[in-house]
Amino acid sequence: MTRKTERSIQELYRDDPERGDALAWGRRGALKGAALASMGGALGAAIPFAGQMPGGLLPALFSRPAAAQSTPAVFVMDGKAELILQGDRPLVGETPEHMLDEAVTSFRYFFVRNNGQIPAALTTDPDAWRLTIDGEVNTPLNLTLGELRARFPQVTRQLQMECGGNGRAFFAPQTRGNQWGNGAISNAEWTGVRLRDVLAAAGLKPSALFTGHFGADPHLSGATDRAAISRGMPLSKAMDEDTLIVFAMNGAPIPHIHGAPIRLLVPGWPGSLSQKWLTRIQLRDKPHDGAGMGGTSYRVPVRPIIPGSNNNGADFTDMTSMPVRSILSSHAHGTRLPAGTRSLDVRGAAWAGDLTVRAVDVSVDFGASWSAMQVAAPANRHAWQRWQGRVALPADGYYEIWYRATDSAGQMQPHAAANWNPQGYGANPISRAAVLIG
Ligand SMILES: Nc1nc2c(c(=O)[nH]1)N[C@H]1C(S)=C(S)[C@@H](COP(=O)(O)O)O[C@H]1N2
Ligand SMILES: [Mo]
Repeated sequence: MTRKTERSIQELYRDDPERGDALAWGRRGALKGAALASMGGALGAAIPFAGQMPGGLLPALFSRPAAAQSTPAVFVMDGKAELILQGDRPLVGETPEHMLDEAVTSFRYFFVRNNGQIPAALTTDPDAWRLTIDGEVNTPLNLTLGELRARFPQVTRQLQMECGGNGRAFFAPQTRGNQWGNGAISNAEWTGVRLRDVLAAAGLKPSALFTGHFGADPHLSGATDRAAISRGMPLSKAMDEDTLIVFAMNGAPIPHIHGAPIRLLVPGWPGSLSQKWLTRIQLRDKPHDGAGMGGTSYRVPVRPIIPGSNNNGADFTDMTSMPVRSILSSHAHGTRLPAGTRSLDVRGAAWAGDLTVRAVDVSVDFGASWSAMQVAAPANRHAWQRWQGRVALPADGYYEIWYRATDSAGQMQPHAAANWNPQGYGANPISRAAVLIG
């Protein structure tokens, strides 16, 4: 090979942040003089708070997840905005954070995550669809959709549904799987029946301690003896009043891509539990062993492991409640605003699995000072919370909006993605969005 491979600025920083600084900008010691000028040149603006900029920190404009940079592939589907195409086999689309600006997520901005093929849509009589409840129950059920609607009280709730791998792109070293930024989150209004009411009708045996979920989507390979995904949860979560079998989203039948005619909605826990195209729930005396259970799937280390190391997941535990996270929806990452702009009205959403969010703070000076935002109460338990506030900008130039939430137990988003694991779950570091004034 004669041609020297050019390393990207991201790679430089990944290997050795301090050296990345020096190589990229000629920085020696504090960022000043020529190094500061060259960084400003690359960013296209001076950096008013350069004095607070931590050494070895790649500017957010260059460091956000690959999907959010340059010209990502576009996810195209009738009725959906141009989402970020994370993959087309299986079909996966992420919603850019700034498109999550509605209190209730509409179909247009609802992310898509499939593990297998998309099943054919039901065209015949809706009552041809059956839901089976079996296993450790006294009376196995085989319900039509009509029976499901008629036999149990209906509830309507705003519920957050977040992929277990949301934030995966923030892990270093990179892990396998969709390189989600913060956009694998939704907060739609769902209508359905409580799973616990259906389980009560089946009559739980004392041995019913776990669920196993089954859907109609074929395995990616087309193999008929394999499930695309089939996860399960402990009975306590199945009995939560917000764990629903839903048949309507935002007041209309569930769109096919989101699991029509019925799906599970298990808010606050990994989205993979919210089985789409739901056909069967099995009650079990031991944890489910379906596709996506065990090993390192939806599991995180009990004690931290060496980032990048191999692990069979023996000392891992199943992910349960998702960690606290916030998004900024008022300004797209990389937004340019007119010269002279001296304040920003910022807003977004925050959520924390089964908990609530106590505070959202924003910094525009690289974390040297933080301003508390107003955080609204959730519409109901397990709904996300909207936040808003105003930040002042002293001069034109390059800014990073840093935003972080703190949950009701006092846990704050960490400064860097923690508890690295091979499949990249639970990364919820403080986020940074670049904004250029002038
Ligand atoms: N049947 C079925 N259900 C499924 C999946 C799937 O591939 N098949 N993916 C799961 C995962 S990993 C997530 S994050 C959510 C995504 O739901 P959405 O596509 O409606 O956004 O569905 C879950 N339910
Ligand atoms: Mo997921």
